[in-house]
Amino acid sequence: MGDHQPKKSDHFSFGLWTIMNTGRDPFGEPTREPISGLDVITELGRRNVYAYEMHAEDLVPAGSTAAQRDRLIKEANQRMADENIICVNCGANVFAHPVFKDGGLTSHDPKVRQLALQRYLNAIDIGHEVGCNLCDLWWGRDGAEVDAAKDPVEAIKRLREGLNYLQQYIDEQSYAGYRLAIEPKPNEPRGDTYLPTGGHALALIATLDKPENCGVVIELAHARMAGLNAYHEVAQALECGKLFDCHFNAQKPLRFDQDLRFGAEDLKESFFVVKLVEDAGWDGPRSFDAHPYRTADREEVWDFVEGCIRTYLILREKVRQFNADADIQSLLKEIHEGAEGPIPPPAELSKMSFDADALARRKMHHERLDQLTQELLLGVR
Ligand code: GLO
Ligand code: MG
Repeated sequence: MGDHQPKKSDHFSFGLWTIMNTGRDPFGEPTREPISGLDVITELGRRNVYAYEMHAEDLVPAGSTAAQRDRLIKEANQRMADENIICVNCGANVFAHPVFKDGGLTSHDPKVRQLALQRYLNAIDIGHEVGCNLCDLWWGRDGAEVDAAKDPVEAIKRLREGLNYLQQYIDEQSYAGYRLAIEPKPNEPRGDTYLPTGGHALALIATLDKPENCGVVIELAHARMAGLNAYHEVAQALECGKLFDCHFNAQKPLRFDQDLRFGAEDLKESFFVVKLVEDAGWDGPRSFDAHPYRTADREEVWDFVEGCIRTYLILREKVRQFNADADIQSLLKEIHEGAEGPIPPPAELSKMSFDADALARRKMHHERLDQLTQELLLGVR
């Protein structure tokens, strides 16, 4: 068994907002002291975390003067160099201020849409200045409760317009390698959010002016909130080269956004997501986007950080064990036997005769395979 300590080469990352979270929820006041974005960068770097993500406002609060902005960015760059930590995503906070109460890019008010775009432009600039090359758009409030008030067809058009506008800016600025991503979520804080799942986001991306430059960030909890299999969500994005980042956390299905520590629920699904990205050699950041429990004090937040990382590393070890397990691999070999067979042309295929009853008798071994997987995860293999 390994020591389950992170290395920079593991590509772990945390959102600044996850550590800055003070335990506040819709029903209660904060339960722990605030911490600055700068201090989070330092603390994560010291713990061998490879990268961080942020909303530009986590580092540079909205309304900062140009001098304050420049000082904070300079200080962030200094701390990043000191602790050998990089920034892998800089999005924008287009959800906290009341001006965005009915969304940003999909607001009916052109001034609010412009303000939202300004926030995203600012995030792209700040991201560029800290050496990051991804702007993950989680719009938060671009959704609705009152369908009579907002036309979803119009909303989708506005989201497309917004993404095209930001892409044009990236091109004009010659921010080489800078990319955009959509982070879908089905609901919360809105009753319904536009583009609720990875599939919806991928469909919109295909209609952009420069679809090749926009991908998705799949968050496991968001897929589970929609009652989906998070493993399948991540797999589809990965298969089409659109998984630009992945947010690892945990969630009981069909509930409010619980943002639990990675692995705290849905262990088997978490295992298969780790297996997916590891087996594929995916080189994106393993980003944790979760919240410490409201019951955690400032110090225990670091237990949360360590917990996310340890669970990932333990699951990665289980993946290796799964791939090396003789019984599991021989079952898999039998299950996949002949799977790559060619499909004859339609003229030939339509005349072929099949013994469907014989085909139906093929053994699947699912009971045994699943039990072996279970036992491996439970630590008795
Ligand atoms: C909220 C989202 C949010 C995004 C972040 C990305 O549910 O997960 O935390 O990940 O805004 O920039
Ligand atoms: Mg997220």
